[in-house]
Amino acid sequence: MKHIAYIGLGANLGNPQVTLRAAALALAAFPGTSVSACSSHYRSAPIDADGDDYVNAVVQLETILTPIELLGALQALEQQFGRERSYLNAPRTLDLDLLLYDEQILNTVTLQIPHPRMSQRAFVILPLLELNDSIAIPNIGLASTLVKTLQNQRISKITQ
Ligand code: PH2
Ligand code: MG
Ligand code: MG
Repeated sequence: MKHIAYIGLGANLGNPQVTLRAAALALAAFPGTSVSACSSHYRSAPIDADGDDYVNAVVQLETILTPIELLGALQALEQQFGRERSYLNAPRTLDLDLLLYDEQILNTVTLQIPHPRMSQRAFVILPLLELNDSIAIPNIGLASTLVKTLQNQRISKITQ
């Protein structure tokens, strides 16, 4: 059975745009997984974090992996891209967050779906809406209704 998952990508160390493109290719190489859509890249001010501006994007996957298998594969990929976890929200070469998995809700110690902070982050909601403007976030509602609450966050689509 194929499932639809949305992954948030972020980076603010190294060359974030090159990293995000390489990461999308690497996601497509996960077992039983294809990348069915990729958002634009967005430049965004760090939220609850320090360092340079982030580049963020969202991709849609079709996958046979379970949420836990997907989380393991995402964390392994972060490691391959040289991710170091020195302190909470430290600048990172690559952050891969499992945002949504079908309409499932999951609350374990190691994995919460929907991603607990996604509805408060323009750098997740704007690229997500680019891929699916009628998407609903379980327990929250339509992502499109959140946009006006996020208007104070500095973010711009990268066009080139
Ligand atoms: N990720 C964080 C913390 N803050 N800010 C922006 N703009 N983009 C991010 O991806 C981001 C952040 C923790 O994962
Ligand atoms: Mg994150
Ligand atoms: Mg993360």
